[in-house]
Amino acid sequence: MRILAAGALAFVPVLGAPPATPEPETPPQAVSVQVEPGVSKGTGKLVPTAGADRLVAPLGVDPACPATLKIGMRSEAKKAAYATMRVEADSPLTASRAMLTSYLPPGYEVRAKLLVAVPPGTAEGTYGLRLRTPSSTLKVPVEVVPVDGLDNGGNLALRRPVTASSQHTNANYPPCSVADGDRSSNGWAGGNGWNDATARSWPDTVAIALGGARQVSRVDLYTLDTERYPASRYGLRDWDVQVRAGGGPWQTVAQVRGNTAGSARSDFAPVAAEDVRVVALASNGANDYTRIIEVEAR
Ligand SMILES: [Ca+2]
Repeated sequence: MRILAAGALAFVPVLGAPPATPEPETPPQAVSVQVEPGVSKGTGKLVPTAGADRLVAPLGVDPACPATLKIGMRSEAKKAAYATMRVEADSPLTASRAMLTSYLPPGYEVRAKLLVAVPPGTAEGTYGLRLRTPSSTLKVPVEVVPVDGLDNGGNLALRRPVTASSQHTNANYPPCSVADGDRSSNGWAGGNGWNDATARSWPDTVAIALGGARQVSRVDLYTLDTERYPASRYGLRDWDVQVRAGGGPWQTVAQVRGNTAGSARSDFAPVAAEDVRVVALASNGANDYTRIIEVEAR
C-alpha cells in the first residue's frame, strides 16, 4: 500500500554544505494535506474520518517522534463549500492542529497528518480525541502507555531511545524515526527517517537502547526506497550490525555488503544485548549520506 508522505518540510540549502537528500517528492504544501474525489450521498453532512479507530501514544518517547494519526473529512453535500473540522484533545495531550479547513466539492475527502504529543508526566490511561464538524463528531480514543507496555510485535527496538552520530538539520530527519514503527519510505523528509549530517564521510552510526538485556538474533534495516529515489541509488549499501551488553565494547554480529534493496535482514547466533547499532559504511552513490527509515531487532 502506498501512503502519501505527509508533513514534509521544505529543503533549505546551506552554503558550503552539499544537499542532504533528494528534494521532497512533491512540495510540502501538497503532501501535508491531500484531497481525493469520491461520491457524495447528498445528505449535506460533513463526515469526519480517521485512519484508525484508536491511537496508541507511547509515554516518554522523543518529542521529535510523536504518535501520528491520519485525519480527514468527507463532504456529502450537494454543492461545493468551504468545510471546517475542529480537533480537540484531552489535556495534557496536545494535537499538532486545532482545525482542518478546505474547499471541498461534493464527495471529496481532505486528509492530513495529525501529531499527538504526550508531555512528560502524563498519567497512563485513555484520553479523548474528538474530530468535530457541524454535523457530526468522531471520537478516537488515545491510549497512553509506557514503552514497556507497547504491543511491539516482537520488535525489541520499537520506540526505544535512539542516538546517532549526527543529524542533518536542513529538514526533519530525527534519529528516533528509525524506531517509530513506520517502515514506509514515503514519509521521507517528513520525520520518518534518519539522514546523517556528514556527506561522503564514513562511518555513521545509529544506536538503539533496548531497555535492558534482551536476546537478539535478527536485525532488519529499511533504507530510503521509493520509485523516484530507489535504494539502488539513494539507499544504504554497506553496513555492520553490532551489539553490546553492560556498556562493554561493541561486537559485530552481521555485515551487509552491496545492498541495493529497500530492506535487508541479518540473522545471527542469539546474543544477549542491551544496545544494537548500525555502523553505516557506504551508500549507493547519490549525494552519499546515510538514509535509514527503520531498524528492527528480534
Ligand atoms: Ca520510521
